[in-house]
Order: sequence, then C-alpha cells, then structure tokens
Amino acid sequence: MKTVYSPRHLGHAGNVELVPGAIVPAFELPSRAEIIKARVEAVGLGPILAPREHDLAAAKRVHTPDYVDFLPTAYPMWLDSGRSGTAMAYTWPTRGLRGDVRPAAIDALLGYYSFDAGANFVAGTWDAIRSSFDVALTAAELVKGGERAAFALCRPPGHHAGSNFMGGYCYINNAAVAAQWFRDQGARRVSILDVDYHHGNGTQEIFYRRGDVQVMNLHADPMVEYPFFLGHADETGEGAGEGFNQNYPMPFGTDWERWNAALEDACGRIEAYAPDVLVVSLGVDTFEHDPISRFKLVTEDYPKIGRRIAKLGLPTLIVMEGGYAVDAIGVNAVGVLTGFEDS
Ligand code: OKP
Ligand code: ZN
Repeated sequence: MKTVYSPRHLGHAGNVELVPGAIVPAFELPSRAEIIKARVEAVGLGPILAPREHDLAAAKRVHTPDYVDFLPTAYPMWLDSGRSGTAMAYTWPTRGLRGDVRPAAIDALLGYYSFDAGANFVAGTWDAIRSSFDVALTAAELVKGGERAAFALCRPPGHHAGSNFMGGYCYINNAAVAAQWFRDQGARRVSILDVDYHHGNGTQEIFYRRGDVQVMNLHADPMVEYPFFLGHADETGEGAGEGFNQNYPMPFGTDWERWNAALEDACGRIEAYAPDVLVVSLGVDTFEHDPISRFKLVTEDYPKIGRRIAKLGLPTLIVMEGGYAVDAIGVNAVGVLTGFEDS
C-alpha cells in the first residue's frame, strides 16, 4: 500500500488546548504523524509519496467558500491585531445570538467559524492544513487510478470540521473532501466508515441530507464524551439522506467484542449499500492507553479492523484522524494497514 505524507504538517506545532481548569500543550502533536511514518517505513508497507498540490475548489465542494477562504487569513489577522502565540476562540454565536452576521474582528471570527476552542492557529497551521488536504486528494487519486487501497497520512485530522466550522483539532474535513472528489470523478455512491473514538460530527453534518454518500460512525456515546452534541443512534439522515447515516455510540470501557459487533453491523450496511469506493476515517484513539479516550481496544485488535475492512472488497482510501497514545500510534495505525494488506 502506498502512503502519502508531507513534512509540512510539522509547522503546526506548539499548540495549546483547554482542559478543565487549565491550558495545556495540545495532545494533537507533530510527533504523531512522524511516528506513523517511521512505522510505515519499518514494516515496509510500501512507498511514501509526496502530495501533489490541488486546487482548493475541491474543499469548497463540501465547505462554504467563505469558511475555506478564512482559514489562511486567520493567523495573519491574529498577528495584525497585535497578538502572538496561539490564536484560540473564546466566544461563539450560540442560541440567542446573531449567527447570520459575519463579524469583522479576528477574535469573533475564530468563534464564528468553530464549535469549540479546539482548532487553534500558530504560524504554520494553515500550511499544515493545506498539506493535509493535498495528502488526502493525492491518495484519493491513487485509488481512482486503480490501487486497491492508499493511506493518506493526514495531519491535522478532519472529521470534526463541518460545512462552515472547525473544531477538535480539525479544519478541512479531508475524508469528506475525498468522498466528494470521488463523486465528482464519477463514483455513484461512496461510503465513509469513521472508526475514530470520537463521533465525526463534521462528516455527518456535511452529508446528512444526501443519499449518495453513506456515513457510518463508531464512537463513544456523546452523552458523556466529546463532541457531546451529535452522534446519537437516532440520527439516521434527513430527506434524501434518510437511512444513509448510522451512529454506533458505545459506553466507556468498550472492548473489542462490543466494538467489533458495531463494526460488523456497519460493514453489513456498507455491503448492502454497494458503494463504488470506501473512505475510512482512521482514528486509533480507541486504544486502551489513549490519554484522552476511554475504550479498551488492544494493539492486537488493529490488524483485525484492517482485515474486516479489506473483506468488503472495495477500492479503499484510508485517511488518518485521531490517536494520542504517541508511543503506540505507529504500531496501532499501521497495524490496521498491514491487516488490510494481509487479507
Ligand atoms: C479529535 B479526533 C478538551 C477536550 C477536547 C477534543 C478531542 C478532539 C479529538 N481539551 N478534546 O476525533 O481524535
Ligand atoms: Zn478522535
């Protein structure tokens, strides 16, 4: 399997995030992608390719143009306003406020275009976002060109980013952009399987009213886990999308047996949908030792995920999302890929 990777993610570094009661170094670290890349090399998964540059028009097929255009301006605006360090939102147009008036100040725009304080900017953030987008589309081209599968080693991740909002370390929704790109290239139906520990609220929002992209999401119950406000089992799509969104919220402590039952059900629905291509949002924060998550998958489980996905027999684009147990992230993420290759 070919991997697409860019070192331009490295500039997205030194970020901070809010945890209850404190501001701490962000868990979403540059070393995550470096360790996965090193593991791809160590196991000899296949060649590692640099991305080709793609027009941002492909991002504007799933995000609003004003949102995409905001992203490269965010940090320059932050600097122009006399600040340095990390640009972070602190105010949001929630219920009772005007969400229909785009404000002028960067302080307000950060909140206008986000649902939490988790998508922050430093000097290299836009370049990393841009490279992550290019990585996803370059890997998608490999699959379109006939590869059985390709691995987009995206950083930053994307699945919390919706049509006009960022959040949860995510800015451009790489998996959604790729799914739409496959549609635009002639795929009739595309399935997205999101196995990250957190609900892919952005992906769900983007495709919720569409029947041409099926979205399956396995994640911790949003009653008790981030992103909290979406990802319940009764969210099954709307209008033309009715029946094409499926959520599998699971309790803290979920182990392989329970998680695998959800995976089996999701795979059955994908088989019934019979898509032309599959996009996997691959998070390995389901790992027992993940520092911000509470599932109990073990290292030996990850190749099993890859084997089950391979059994679908579909052209498959695997897009990197979360996973914060940095010491194990390479073995776990690449374990999914070698499991796929072995079957
Ligand atoms: C991104 B992905 C406060 C807790 C918020 C956000 C987690 C984002 C996960 N610091 N945590 O789905 O792995
Ligand atoms: Zn996650």
